[in-house]
Amino acid sequence: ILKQLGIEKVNSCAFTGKKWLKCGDELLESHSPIDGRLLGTVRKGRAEDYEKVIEQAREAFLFWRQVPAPKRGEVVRQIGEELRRRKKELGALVTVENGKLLAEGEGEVQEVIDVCDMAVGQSRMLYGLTMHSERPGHRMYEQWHPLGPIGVITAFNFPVAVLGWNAMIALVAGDTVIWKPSHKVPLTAIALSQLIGRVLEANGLPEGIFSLLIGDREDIGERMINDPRLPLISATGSVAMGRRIGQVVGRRLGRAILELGGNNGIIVMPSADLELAVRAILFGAVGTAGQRCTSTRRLIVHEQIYDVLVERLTAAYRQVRIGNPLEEGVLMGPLIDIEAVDKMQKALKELKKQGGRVIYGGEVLKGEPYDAGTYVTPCLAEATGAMPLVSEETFAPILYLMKAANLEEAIALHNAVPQGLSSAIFTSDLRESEAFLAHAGSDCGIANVNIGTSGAEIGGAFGGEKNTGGGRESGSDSWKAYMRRQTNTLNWSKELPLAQGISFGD
Ligand code: UN1
Repeated sequence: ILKQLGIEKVNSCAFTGKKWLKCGDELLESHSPIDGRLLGTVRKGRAEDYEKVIEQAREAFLFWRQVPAPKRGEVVRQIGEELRRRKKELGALVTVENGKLLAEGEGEVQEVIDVCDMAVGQSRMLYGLTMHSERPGHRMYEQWHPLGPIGVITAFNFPVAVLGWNAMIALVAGDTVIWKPSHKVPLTAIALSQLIGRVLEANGLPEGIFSLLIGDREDIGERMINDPRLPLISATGSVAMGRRIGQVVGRRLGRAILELGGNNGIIVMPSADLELAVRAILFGAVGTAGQRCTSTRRLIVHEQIYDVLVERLTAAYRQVRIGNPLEEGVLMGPLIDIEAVDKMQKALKELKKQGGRVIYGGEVLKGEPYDAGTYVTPCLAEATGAMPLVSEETFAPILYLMKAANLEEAIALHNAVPQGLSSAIFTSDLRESEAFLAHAGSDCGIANVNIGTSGAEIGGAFGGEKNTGGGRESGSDSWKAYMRRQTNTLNWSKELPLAQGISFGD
């Protein structure tokens, strides 16, 4: 695949956009979750590589911020074009290294292409407001300026898309980007970085506008979050990771965009179109093997339709073909690694301890073609809101089913978890749908009606409340987080009136 992508074989994972640094002797292996096969080995970046990359990014920022935003947009347009040409191959690499379906691997590349398109337009729309001054002969307005070199930390589950949401917007905003991807998907990161680097180089741009760094936590991640040269860290990952980043970045009064765990619920009411609901639940809970931050993890069902929904879901779950995601017809591939399988098994043990019950699935699959030990059957589990387990995000295809007697109870149950990313209701009742979207309804950053919790479009602001971290990425006005706002007041009169009518020695 790398050859098809025209990717130069490198064994380093510290990249300045043009040059691959030598790195140390410590190696990082990439294994495919599909069959456990060793895909490649790369050298980890060290503290001195970190220093080189950051200094280069800092220098490049001084240049990049002077390039007019629409011209920066033109470069991002070309990155989008390059990805259009490479969509199939890069998507396949995502599948091989991450284990998601081919259509989903390609979907991720499409997500970045979409972000590029949006960012190109945005590059001509980095609008500031004008205000009417209370003082005569004064003009007041605001401008948005580039922020600096920024750190982007991403997770294994979206090795391409999440970089796109952040980097393409940051690039049109005039920032330079240092990317620290998950060490579980280094080859995808290297390939994507080379594709981006190639476009930057073809435009005669200096190195340091886009960089990549993978290495040990102390050498790279911890350095990044502690580094005052990086005014913004945008991080996607677990709540525990986000808590650490928020605290460290907060201590130095830097900015953080945090997009952390979800514990996304769907409420199903008696008037719902059950056919639609079952399809959406299946995609949300089983799709991507339950490894999206937007995966559906909780189902809150009105008691009147509980039994029929359980029956229909069980039938649908039985149909799910599990196997090699490169094969057509397979709906669920492997989990990322054996550790993820263990965590799922632990959660299911806990479920029983806490008084829950498995309705369907949850087993680890054995024998050909499941030898890697990374395949499971998706699980439907009966639970209650009172079980502590239901408040946790287990990154696996487990769906907790709970009953509610009415909408009010359903919403209370829905909001009773620490996370607040995505949510949905299935109903044909206008009042119920509006109540779910109103102030006292869903407390999440994303709330949907008659579509599931996952698979958001890039045009909206993506992120959530509470333990999800409060950050917003991708669409709407998320671009503002990557820039600094300056309020300007300009006096074109011959007087010096003071605001609030204060007189000072006149
Ligand atoms: C993630 O899991 O980190 O809404 C992001 C979705 C995708 C993005 C998920 N567009 O499911």
